[in-house]
Amino acid sequence: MTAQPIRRSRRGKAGDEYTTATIQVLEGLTAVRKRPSMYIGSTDARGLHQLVWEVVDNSIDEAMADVASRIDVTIHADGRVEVVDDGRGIPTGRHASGKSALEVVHTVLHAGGKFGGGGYKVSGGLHGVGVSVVNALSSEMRVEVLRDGKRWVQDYARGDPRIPVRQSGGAKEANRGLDPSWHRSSGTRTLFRPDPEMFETIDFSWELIATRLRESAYLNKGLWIRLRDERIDREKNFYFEGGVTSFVRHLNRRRETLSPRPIHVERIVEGTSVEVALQYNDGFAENVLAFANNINTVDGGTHVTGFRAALTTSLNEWARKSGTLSEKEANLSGEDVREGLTAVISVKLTDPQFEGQTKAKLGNAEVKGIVQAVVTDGIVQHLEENPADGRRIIEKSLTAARAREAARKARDLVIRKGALEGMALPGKLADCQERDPAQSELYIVEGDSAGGSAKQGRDRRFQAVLPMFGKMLNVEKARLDRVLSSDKIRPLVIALGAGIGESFDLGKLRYHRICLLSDADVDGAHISTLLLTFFYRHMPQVIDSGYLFLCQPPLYRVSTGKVTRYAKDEKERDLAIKELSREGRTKNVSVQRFKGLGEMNPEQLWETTMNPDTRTLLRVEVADAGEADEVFSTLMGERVEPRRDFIRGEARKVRNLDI
Ligand code: 0RA
Repeated sequence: MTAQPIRRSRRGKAGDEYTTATIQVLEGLTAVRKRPSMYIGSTDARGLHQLVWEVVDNSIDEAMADVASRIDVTIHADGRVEVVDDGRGIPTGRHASGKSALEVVHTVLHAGGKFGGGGYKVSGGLHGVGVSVVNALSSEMRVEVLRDGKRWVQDYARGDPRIPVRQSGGAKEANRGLDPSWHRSSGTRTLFRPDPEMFETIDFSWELIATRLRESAYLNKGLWIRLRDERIDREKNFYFEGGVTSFVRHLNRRRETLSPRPIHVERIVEGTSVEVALQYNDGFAENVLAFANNINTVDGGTHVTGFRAALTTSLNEWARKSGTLSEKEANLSGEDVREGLTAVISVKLTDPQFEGQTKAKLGNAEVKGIVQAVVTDGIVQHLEENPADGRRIIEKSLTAARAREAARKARDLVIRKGALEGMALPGKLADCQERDPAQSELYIVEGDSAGGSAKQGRDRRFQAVLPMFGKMLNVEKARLDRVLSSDKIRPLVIALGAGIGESFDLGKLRYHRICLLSDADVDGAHISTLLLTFFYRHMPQVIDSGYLFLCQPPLYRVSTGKVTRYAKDEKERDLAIKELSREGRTKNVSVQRFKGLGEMNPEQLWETTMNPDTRTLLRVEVADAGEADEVFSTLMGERVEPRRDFIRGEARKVRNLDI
């Protein structure tokens, strides 16, 4: 293998010059407005933000090609988003069609040369659908390019140019309104307003955009990214000398780590750049984030396989050589060495192949060997220089191996007894009559009295109830053996009927709607979170399959004696009072606040929370892996303060969907 310098685009071939001629005309933009979800995935908040990523990613491509060093993103008070970079600027020459290349890039689907030979290559998934899609879905858009000392402008409305591309002014005009310290000699500025007719929401999220930009800055060290939100007068700058090392420190920032410095490896082999950082914490979860050309490959791929192979072999090898692992002891397994591991893998290559349904898996076969070689070298070298780090890692892995063995024995014991096979359903479970899992619902209810109400209020034909009470085990901190022996969790596992851990079998799951029902207060949220954590860590397939739900019990009952309304928050309560008053039933309106589920009688609980015709269930979805892991370690980890802050202040990051 040889090392060589690389220059490439996020999506395309290294060194290929994109020119006006490579742009190919494929399709009109009306298709985008007809079926926006086909192009951006959805028209909810996620789809809305896809517009921002689309524009920003083009600027990041310029940074990856080493021709841009700074990107400014502004959420304007009037709802527009502005993205400015100091890259080469979008080409403005005449395209084969006779129009300016700038216009073609913004008005023709799949233009931008990405589909032609020699230009950008599409990266797969939802990435790289092109800025023309953003234009089509924007009620207004403006692009300004600074190239060769000249400023070029075009305005659009719903994808249609308002005027031909015009040349107007130079660098002074192009840099107007920018940070005064920023003297661009070339670059692109894009302003767009999402079309309210196309989206369910046009409210951009500071948090989402900041998280994504921070991640981009980690993955492109040396790149300055500034985010400003004029709506709330907030500004943040992202710049990381340390690249993925800074990323790993960030991911572990609320954890106790085994060593102060992450192991860092970086090399370019045969045109593929590999950058990896890893650091252990004192938890049990594995948190490995992998990227290929800045794209989060959530389904892994060859880079992850290579990394894992390197980690297992190099740690075993070092453990033997150093005598930390004795001759009679067995090798550490992959699982053992990944307990408590936080790592970021970033590869950049010229011709990425994205596979799988979501195009989130890297397929390039050659990458496995390259990553494996680079990471093995890096780890071995680090441990030779820092043997104390090595001993701590091996100790931790050995503990993991012993715990795993204990868990296996515990599980075997339980399985032999048949307890997890559903042979003896727990006594507390009030099961339903239905036997088809697709039609069956399980309500997991906090507290005995609420459990009683739910049992009486339910429709026993298809709704089962399992009450849970008392202090629940914090599963984030517990391994499988303890989870299994917990008398809170065992009945749940048995009721679900699908086993747990390696022997989990989704096909045996007895309910396809598993609904968490707890008080609408902080304690209730905490208990729900403990259960969420249990599913996330020990039965992720249940969440992945969309079988886990949160109930929405009401907080208020507003009644006139004749008419009763329920409200889940103050806003709904006030609305209900207003409505009932307006209907001529003023001031005999009574308001009852439910302090807990236990205060509701069975009929009320049925009517408000369990009746499929009137209830609201929130489906639990996990956002991206880094975020989910962070949320759970924040909520469940050793340190109390971040957890308290989170429960008090922060919105649920486990994404909720109304169904
Ligand atoms: C294609 C070719 C070249 C630059 C770009 C696209 C480009 C696109 C965007 C979108 C936002 N910012 C951007 N910056 C650059 C380079 C053409 C050349 O000069 O060879």
